[in-house]
Parts: sequence; C-alpha cells; structure tokens
Amino acid sequence: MRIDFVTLFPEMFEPIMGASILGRAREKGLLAWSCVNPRDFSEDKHRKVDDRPFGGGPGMVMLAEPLAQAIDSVRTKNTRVIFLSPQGEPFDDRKACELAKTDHVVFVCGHYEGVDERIMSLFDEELSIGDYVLTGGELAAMVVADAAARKLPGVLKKEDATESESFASGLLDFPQYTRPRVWRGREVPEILFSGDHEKISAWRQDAARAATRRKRPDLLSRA
Ligand code: 4H6
Repeated sequence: MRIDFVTLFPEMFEPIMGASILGRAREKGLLAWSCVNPRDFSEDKHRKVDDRPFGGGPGMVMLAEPLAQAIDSVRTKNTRVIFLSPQGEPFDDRKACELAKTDHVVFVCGHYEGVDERIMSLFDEELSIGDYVLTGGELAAMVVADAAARKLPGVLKKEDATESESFASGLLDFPQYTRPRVWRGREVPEILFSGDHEKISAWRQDAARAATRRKRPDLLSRA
C-alpha cells in the first residue's frame, strides 16, 4: 500500500508513521508513504496557500489551485483521493478493511477554516473520524492510515490476527490478564488457568458479550 499525504505540515508525520508497527511495516516494504506540500505549488511570490473567504467572515480558506496541483502531482490511474473533514462519512472498521485493499491512497489534509468548495470534485471520498473538530486534517489522516495499515497482510504478528479482534465480530474485545496472578488484591478469573481451551473460549465470548452490553449496547442492536 502506498500513501501520499497532501499537507502543509509534513513534519507531523514521521514521529507517528515512522514508529512502532507502522515503522516496521515500512522496513518490511509493506507500506510506503510520503508527503506533498501544496505550498510548493503556490504561484504566489510569498508562497501563499490561503485567502479570505468571499462573503466575508473570520479566518482563511485554502486556495483550490495549490491543492489541486499537489494532488495531481501524485495521482495515478488507480489512486483513491480521500478528504478528511468533520463533514465526512463516518470512518469505521469496515472502511479500514476496504481501504487496505487499495493500491494507492492520497489523504488531503485541510487547514484554516477549510478548503474552497470547488476542490471537492477532485475527491473520491470525504471521511470523518468522529464528531469533533481538529485544528487540521493531519491527525485524522494518520488515524485512518493506521487503521488501514494494520489490516495489511504481514503487518501484525500472527498472534494479533485481526479476525479474532473487536469489530470483526461486532463485539468489543474480551478482557485480558497477565502476571501477577493477584494484583492489589484482584485475582485473575480461575478459568484462565484451567487449560481447557474450549471453556476458556466460551468464557471469553460471554465476557465480550457482557462488556458490549454494558459499554456499547448500540453495537448489539446493529443488524
Ligand atoms: C476540512 C475542513 C477532520 C478539514 C475544515 C478534519 C475534524 C476531522 C478541516 C477543517 C478536521 C474529523 C480546519 C475546520 C480547522 C476547523 C481540518 N477536523 N477544519 N472529524 N479539521 O475527521 O478549523
């Protein structure tokens, strides 16, 4: 999977996209990403990428042309261009799986009050990571990139097989325990020491259902 981030702040990406599992995915050649800066496509002598909104009002709006040129500089035949915004379709695990099958994704990160509406015609999709507002689209783009990248074959260790986890099953994860056996007076459920893997599996399924009913009943009432 190849990702291009269209961003005015490329320095935000290496600390997140270069660390931990995503860093290893890059080393293994499973994930490649780079940044393209719309400022490099500004035709203005001051490298301006924003201007005041027609109709008045506070703040600035991102110019369409530098954004369009940045996108076109990385676009190929099978590129999916995704815009992150509070107005987007809600991002979820199903979309993450779908995205993981995409060869080349371009994430466009907005700033200021937003972008000139006419740029929307260049986007294949508009996504939101939740009902809140961020100072820029960069964190949202990295959230989506992380959720998709960990679905790529070979990115996670075998043990972390994504099929058994939360959301693939429609349920929250079952509770996990590790050493010590007693921590601050709290014991690990006895059944986990039984060695009976069928019983453990059944207990975990029950525990997952109970956790979902308690914390996210909305997930149970979905189809
Ligand atoms: C597009 C339009 C994504 C992108 C406006 C982006 C939340 C999400 C942004 C803006 C985002 C999300 C710029 C409006 C800053 C507010 C960047 N916020 N904003 N929920 N912000 O996925 O001012």
